Amino acid sequence: MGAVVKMRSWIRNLVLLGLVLSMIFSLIACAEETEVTGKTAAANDGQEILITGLQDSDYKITVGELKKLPAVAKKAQSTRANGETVKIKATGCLLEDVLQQKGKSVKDYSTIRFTARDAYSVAVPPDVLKNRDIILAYQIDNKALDAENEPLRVVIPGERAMYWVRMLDRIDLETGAKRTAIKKVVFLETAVKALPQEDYQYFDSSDKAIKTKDLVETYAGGDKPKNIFIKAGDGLYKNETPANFLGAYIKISGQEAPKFLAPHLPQGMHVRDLLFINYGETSFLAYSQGQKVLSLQTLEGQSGIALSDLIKQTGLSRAAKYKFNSLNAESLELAVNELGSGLIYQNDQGTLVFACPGATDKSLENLLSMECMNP
Ligand SMILES: Nc1nc2c(c(=O)[nH]1)N[C@H]1C(S)=C(S)[C@@H](COP(=O)(O)O)O[C@H]1N2
Ligand SMILES: [Mo]
Repeated sequence: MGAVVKMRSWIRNLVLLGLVLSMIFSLIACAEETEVTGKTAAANDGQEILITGLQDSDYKITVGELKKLPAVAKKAQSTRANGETVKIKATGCLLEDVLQQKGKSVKDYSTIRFTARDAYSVAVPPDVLKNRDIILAYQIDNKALDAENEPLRVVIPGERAMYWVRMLDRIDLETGAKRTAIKKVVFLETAVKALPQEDYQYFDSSDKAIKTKDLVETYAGGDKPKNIFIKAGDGLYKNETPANFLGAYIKISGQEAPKFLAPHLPQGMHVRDLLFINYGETSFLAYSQGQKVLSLQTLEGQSGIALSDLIKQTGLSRAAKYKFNSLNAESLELAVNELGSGLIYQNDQGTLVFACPGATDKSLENLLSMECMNP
C-alpha cells in the first residue's frame, strides 16, 4: 500500500514537473514571439521611401520617421474598377506633414506620382492634391501592414481606390505637368490599319493588339512628352509616364477594346474603353468610344460625332483652318466657319468618313486625321 502511495506521489511530482516545464517553455516561446514581432516592426520602421522633387537631391524617409509625425486615422471606402468595394481604416501620417517639414506643401505640385514595389504606379492630379488628405498608412484596420501592403499604403479618402497605392516605394513630386496644346487628332480605327498587328491572348480570347510605340512613331512625329494623358469612355482620366506607356499595347479587338494594357503592367494600370490618348501634340481618338460618349449629330440621315465636341474633348487647338487627311493621303481643307455641320461617321463597311455639307465634294473616306492649319 505504502509503496503504491509513494509511487503515486512520485508520478504526481513528475506530472507536476512536466507541467511546470511546459509552462516555462511556453513562456519562453511567448517571449520569443513578442521579440519576433518587435523585430519585424523595427525592420519595417527601417524601410525607406524615396521622394524626388522635394529637395535638389533625392530625399529618403523611413517608416520609423513617419511614425514620429502626428498620426491620423480615417475610415475610407472606394470602388474598384470592377465594382467591388474596398473598405479600410487607415492609420498613418499625412503626406502634407512630411512636406511641411521641408517647408513645402502638397499644393505646390501639379502632380504627385506614387510608385510601388510591384511596378504599379499612378499620378495624382492637381484637383485631388488641392482638395484631399493623402494618408501614408502604416496600419490598416488597426493592424500592421501585410506583405501585400508594406511598407506603406497610400490612402486618399473620397477618391477612387486606383490612387490607394499598396507597397509604396517612391514618391515623385512634379511641377508644371501641363497638357501640351493638341494640334492634330488621329483616328485610331483608321490609324491601326497601317500598323503591324499582333495576336494578344486575353483570357480565353485571342485578340488583336498594336504596340503603342508603333502608333506614336508612325503618327506623332518626334514628340517626346513627359506625360501621356489617357481618357476612357467612363470618364476615367489618367496620366502615364513615357516608360510605362511606350512599353505597352493597345488591344484593338475583343472585350473592352480599345484597351491600354501590357503583360508586365499590373492589371490596375490597364485602361479599358479608351476614348483618347493625348501624346504631345497628337490626340489619338477612338471613334468607337467617341460615338458612345461624345455629342452626336445627324447629316442627311447619317449619325456621327459632331466636330465641335470632338474639338472640345480632345483639346484640339482653335485654328482658322483645319485639314482633314485620309489614309491614302487625300486631304481637304476647311475654314473654321465651314465646319459647323461637319460630321465624322462610320459607313456600312466600318470605315470612317468625314462629310461636310455645302460646296463641292466635301467628304473623305478612311479618315485618318484632322489637324490645325496655322497661318
Ligand atoms: N501596389 C499596388 N497598389 C495598388 C494596385 C496594384 O496593383 N499594386 N491596384 C490599385 C487599384 S487599381 C485598386 S482598385 C486598389 C485595390 O485595392 P485592394 O488591392 O486593397 O483590393 O488598389 C490599388 N493599389
Ligand atoms: Mo482598380
